[in-house]
Amino acid sequence: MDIPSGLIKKLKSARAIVFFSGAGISAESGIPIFRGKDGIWNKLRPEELANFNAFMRNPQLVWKWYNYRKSIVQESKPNPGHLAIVEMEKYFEKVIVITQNVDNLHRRAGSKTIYELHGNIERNFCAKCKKHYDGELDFEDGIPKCTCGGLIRPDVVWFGEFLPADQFQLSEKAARNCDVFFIVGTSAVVYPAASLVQVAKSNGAYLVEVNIEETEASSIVDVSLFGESGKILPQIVEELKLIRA
Ligand code: BV8
Ligand code: ZN
Repeated sequence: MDIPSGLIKKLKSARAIVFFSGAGISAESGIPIFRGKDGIWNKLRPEELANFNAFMRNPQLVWKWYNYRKSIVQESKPNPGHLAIVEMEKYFEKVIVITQNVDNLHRRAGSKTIYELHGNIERNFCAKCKKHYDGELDFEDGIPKCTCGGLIRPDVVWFGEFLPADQFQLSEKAARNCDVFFIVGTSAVVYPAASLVQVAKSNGAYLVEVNIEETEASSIVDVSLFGESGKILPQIVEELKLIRA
């Protein structure tokens, strides 16, 4: 696909760029997305799994789901889309990643500034005393227990739960102060994360969507690049190399 000249022009003079990413950027790493035709939530409903009441009602089921997802994450590795974002750090004063993903792939790819809005599947904490348990957990009857007797849960943000305040505030600040705001691989339906698109728009940033199909954000972006992020983002890096050469 050709990268539109308007985008190249914007990138030429850009100082700070933000990548707002969702599950789609990790699809080419073999991690299933949530919604859409092959979304994992078509079969399993999020309300039954990604919320605190579901966890307290049936912790074994929720842990089964997260252990399944953790095994996929552990098998996966960053793809050319994640790596292209890292490479862009060479061409701009500031490159910030704001991710809704919990798969840790941006960090494993080497991105320096990452704000995790929905937590991280590789971290856990006790639902009762909040003690952190990262790394391997001991499961007894399908659930890990804290020394205080409380249930250990994944350190991810469930529906109805607040996002980590520091991560969200830093993300809002980044969206307010960037020249180009990329929206990569997200259906942009989950709030308050998706509200960052509007924050970037009102700051006057140039909005670029990278997705295989139209989304809720498509109507307000400046340009939509339709295709796989693992192909499109490296292409943008190639264009940058030509400009900077
Ligand atoms: C909150 C957990 C304040 C971690 C997730 C009505 C009823 C009930 C609630 C609400 C409501 N309206 C708004 C809400 C609030 C709710 C919400 O937004 N619901 C939506 C769904 C309507 N939000 C919340 O509850 C948030 N908290 O509001 O707190 C509060 C507090 C107390 C009381 C009230 C309110 C918490 C939101 C976080 C929920 N946790 N996951 C986990 O297990 O992962 S959400 C889940 O969706 C993931 O975190 C994921 O990151 C997120 C967003 O999904 P996407 O990343 O966009 O993925 P998706 O599959 O949707 O799309 C993938 C895209 O990629 C597609 O567009 C596809 O085309 C594209 N793609 C595919 N392949 C490629 C590609 N693109 C490029 N290249 C490819 N190769
Ligand atoms: Zn505890």
